[in-house]
Amino acid sequence: MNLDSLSQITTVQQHILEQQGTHPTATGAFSWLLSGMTLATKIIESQVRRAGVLDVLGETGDENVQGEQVKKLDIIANNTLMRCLGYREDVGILVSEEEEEPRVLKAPTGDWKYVVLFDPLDGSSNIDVNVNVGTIFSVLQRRHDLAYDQDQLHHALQPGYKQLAAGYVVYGSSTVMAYSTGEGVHMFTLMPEIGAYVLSQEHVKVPDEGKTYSVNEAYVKTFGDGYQTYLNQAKDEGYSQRYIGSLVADFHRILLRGGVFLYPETKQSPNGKLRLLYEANPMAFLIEQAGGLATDGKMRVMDKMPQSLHERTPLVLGSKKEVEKVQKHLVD
Ligand code: FDP
Repeated sequence: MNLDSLSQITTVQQHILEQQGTHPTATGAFSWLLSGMTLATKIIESQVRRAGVLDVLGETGDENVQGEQVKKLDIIANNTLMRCLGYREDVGILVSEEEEEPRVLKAPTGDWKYVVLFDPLDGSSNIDVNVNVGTIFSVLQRRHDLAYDQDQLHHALQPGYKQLAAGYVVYGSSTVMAYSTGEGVHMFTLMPEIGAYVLSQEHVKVPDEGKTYSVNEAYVKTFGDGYQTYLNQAKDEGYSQRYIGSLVADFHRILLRGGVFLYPETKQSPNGKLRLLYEANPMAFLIEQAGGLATDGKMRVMDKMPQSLHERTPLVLGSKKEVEKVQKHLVD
């Protein structure tokens, strides 16, 4: 990119403001919220990039609410998001993978609007070996039918189809943000020299089919019969397998190249491993916005009514035709 083309760029901030202009009811509060997200992820990316030289690698010695080992970078990412979003006046509740309870920032009677849910550093078991990790987020509107004296947790327990926005940042060979406010999926690349996310692709569409499946095949013997039949057939048909083990990175590749991502019920994770509210729902929102599908094997992910904050779900998502193929085997 030369100097002249630099003056033609669209930053994520400009893009959000332009999108906002197409929604007569939207206010600056929403773009202010998303700017908290872009700021936080730039700070996180600077830590991830220097992970080998800063003292941020390794584990803290604690376990999180999921019983998983907490990495130092998990905590740094969580604190960064809490700080950058916590001061946005319209954000009332923050829900993080790293925290058992939601952080209720504003009084129930207050004039706040949004609940933000996030996985601060997804795929964190890959951090120490320099493999892609990411941040995932989902934005919900507060529930107006919830009485002030009811548990505020219920503001967060809404089905995925109610999301106002969702997105992720993948800290890969470059840092890329993808987001949607329900008007398609848009992608931005962080240009470190100017410190801004710059528009790289608007209205991203996932290919309708793609002969790649992404699954941890080590667990295949514990998958249901339908999944096993599908995977055997995929092999017979000459599919490739690609599995990074970071949802964000696996999702990013499928979004751009097509194919299907599967994390079914397994012996070790009988309800699936991925978390509904801050992993499956935002990814389902994005893939549907890109023309693909997301199911838990029985129903559309975004129609699931969550019962608890850290609930898990099986997840199958990707190209429309590939997800339909998997589904066919699951009902047969
Ligand atoms: P991680 O445990 O490293 O944080 O949700 C967590 C997640 O990674 C996803 O990013 C990834 O898709 C999945 O778990 C990998 O799980 P397996 O190691 O069981 O394949």
